[in-house]
Amino acid sequence: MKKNLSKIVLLASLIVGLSSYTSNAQTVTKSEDLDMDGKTDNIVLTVEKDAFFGQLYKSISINGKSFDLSQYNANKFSVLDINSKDKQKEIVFTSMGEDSIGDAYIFTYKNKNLEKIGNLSVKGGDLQVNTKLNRVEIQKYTNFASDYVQYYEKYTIENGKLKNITPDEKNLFSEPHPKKILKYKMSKSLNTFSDAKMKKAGETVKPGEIITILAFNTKADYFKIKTSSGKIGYVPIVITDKEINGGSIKALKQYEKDYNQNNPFEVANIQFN
Ligand SMILES: [Ca+2]
Repeated sequence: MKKNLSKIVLLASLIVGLSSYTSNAQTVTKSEDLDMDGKTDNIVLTVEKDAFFGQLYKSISINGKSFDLSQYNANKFSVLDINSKDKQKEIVFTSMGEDSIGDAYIFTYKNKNLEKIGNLSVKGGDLQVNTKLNRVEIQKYTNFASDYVQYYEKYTIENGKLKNITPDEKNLFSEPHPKKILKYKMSKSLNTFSDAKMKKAGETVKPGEIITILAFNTKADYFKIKTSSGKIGYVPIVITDKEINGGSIKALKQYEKDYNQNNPFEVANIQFN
């Protein structure tokens, strides 16, 4: 009995010694069939702090083969399947902030190698897989007038690489759950164009009329709106030097000069979609 007890004490001291020796290294383990060959792959992420230089060493080991990831500003990983039709899964390597993730580095495991297929800037947004459309969607924020609104950036996988398929014209909505449409009452008249190239004049919105903002295009600088009579109109915008939460406010070009004194939008109401 006494002999057994001393064995246990010895074993316990060994475990303590071992854990204090490796306390600088943190590991996360996951089992997934990454290359879809029917066999589970063993993934271990190791983040190790160099006690002398304070640098972080990061590596991912898959089935015992190690890949150095020290160059990436990231410390967490997850496994996604962006396209369920291709024979690859994706490893998303990210840094975790207070309430959101920062940059994301996307890898895939092919022919026993870790291959980078793209980078994503997720800062302040939310990364999710749209399993119906086989793509990654990142919720992003932008500003106009005095509002903070959202749109999606979209990525698919093409020839094994991540491809940005976000159109220049992006649909806008307000707070995400549930999606809300953006309705505004004009305090001044608004000239619209009936085409996105701003060649043909469209309806003129009267003061007091309610419009819906459907989309924005920062490449061609316009808002796409719907008038109260249901007509689609295009309205040129400018990027102002005013900012909200680090993003430049977009204003109507027609009222560019008096934007600071006189905001032609008045929030009428924001209705559920
Ligand atoms: Ca496998």
